[in-house]
Amino acid sequence: MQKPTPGAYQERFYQKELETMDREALLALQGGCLVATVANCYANIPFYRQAMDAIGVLPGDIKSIEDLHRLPFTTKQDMRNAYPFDLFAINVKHEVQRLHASSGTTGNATVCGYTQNDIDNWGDCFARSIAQVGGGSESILQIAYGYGLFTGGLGAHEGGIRMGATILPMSSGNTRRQVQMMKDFSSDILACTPSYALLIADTAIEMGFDPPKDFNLSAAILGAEPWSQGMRQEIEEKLGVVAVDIYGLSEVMGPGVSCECRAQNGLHVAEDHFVIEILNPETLKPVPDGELGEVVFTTLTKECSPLLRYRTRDISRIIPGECSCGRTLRRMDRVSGRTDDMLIIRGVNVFPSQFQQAIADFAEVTNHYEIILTRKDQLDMVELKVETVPEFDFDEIRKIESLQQRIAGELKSSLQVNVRVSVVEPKSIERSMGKARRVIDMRQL
Ligand code: DLL
Repeated sequence: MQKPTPGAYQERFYQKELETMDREALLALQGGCLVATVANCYANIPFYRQAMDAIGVLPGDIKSIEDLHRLPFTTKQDMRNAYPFDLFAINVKHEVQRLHASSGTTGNATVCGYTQNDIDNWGDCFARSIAQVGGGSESILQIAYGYGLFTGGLGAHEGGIRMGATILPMSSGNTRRQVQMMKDFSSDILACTPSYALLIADTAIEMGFDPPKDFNLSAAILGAEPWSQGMRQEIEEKLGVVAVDIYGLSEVMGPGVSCECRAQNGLHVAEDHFVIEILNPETLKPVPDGELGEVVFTTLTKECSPLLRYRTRDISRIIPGECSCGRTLRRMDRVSGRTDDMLIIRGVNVFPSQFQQAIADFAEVTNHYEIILTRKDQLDMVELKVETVPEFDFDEIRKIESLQQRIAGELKSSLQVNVRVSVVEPKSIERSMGKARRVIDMRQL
């Protein structure tokens, strides 16, 4: 499918004045909102009052965005300790419209509340993404993110409402029905995780469709998990769409904290709602634009669950320079890992996404893989299971062994880790309808 080149289509904006604001005006807007947020946190959330008192900073000390660095950090553990409502600035019984929570697999869940204004702002952030892929009130938005406490489904839903689009609230699952309705209802924008987009594409093909020809889809708004350029290309080709990345986290809001435009070169941060900092995770000092570090957000407009300097543990960087789309909101790079994702294998630090990068050039294998960690005689053992393309011939043992050796060789030279590689037949790795689970760590079992 031929991708539109910048300029070949009419760039659409949802809130053009805010999205193309000049930098000074934006910094002034951020400063005013920061002062109000800090006052709200200090007056209404004992955790922040204590944290600020402990470092001797009073709300009156925060006068502009320049003073941001004086504020205390918030961590995921702080949010867990505050379970369920201790970080709320307002009484849950009166003005809180909705609650969301992230999974609490390793401790208490983190819970966030939203007033009606919070929800409207969230919808506006997601609606920008719809406009960024060329959508508008005429769009039919098929939402295949899960609905529920997870913010994906309802976040996209609010975006559709604010845009005035037609919403098809499928949630995740029921994939064949999902495909059939996509065809029958002429959905033109799909919103789901990238892993689920691939499963939808493969299911459609299995059902005998040729999505680029048979479907009306033009774009996919995908996020909630890291995905490689190779995966993007596969989704774009199979579905015949422009696939853009959307980022967010439930603690900060949900999807729409930042999103890519069609230039597909970084995600514009909704800087009128959030201040982004990229810090060295060890020293907690800012790194220069262009350098990788931990992403830290301060919310500027949230009423119920404001956050000061929330350490996301996600790794990204600011992309310097201007974007061809005309937006002045700064761009963060795609998130390829988290500081707590890092695997330490026999003392070597590696991120799961590096495995994906290392196999990207092997035409015989696909983007479906799993990393399995075990421990034998006190030593870490790593296995990479990766599915081949359907044409790969499993009858020839020599071919299988040679492919496994070549991939293991590449992993050794690029990651300095010895990996046992097993190529497996198509569809032998479980598919995900939400966030894919790439790493199975059995070392502690
Ligand atoms: O995943 C919110 C979301 C829903 C974002 C739908 C985009 C689309 P949580 O479940 O709280 O919220 O998980 C947040 O997921 O800290 C990142 O590590 C990861 N993540 C989210 N979006 C992306 C992305 C939602 N586009 C955590 N690329 C975040 C890479 C992402 N990782």
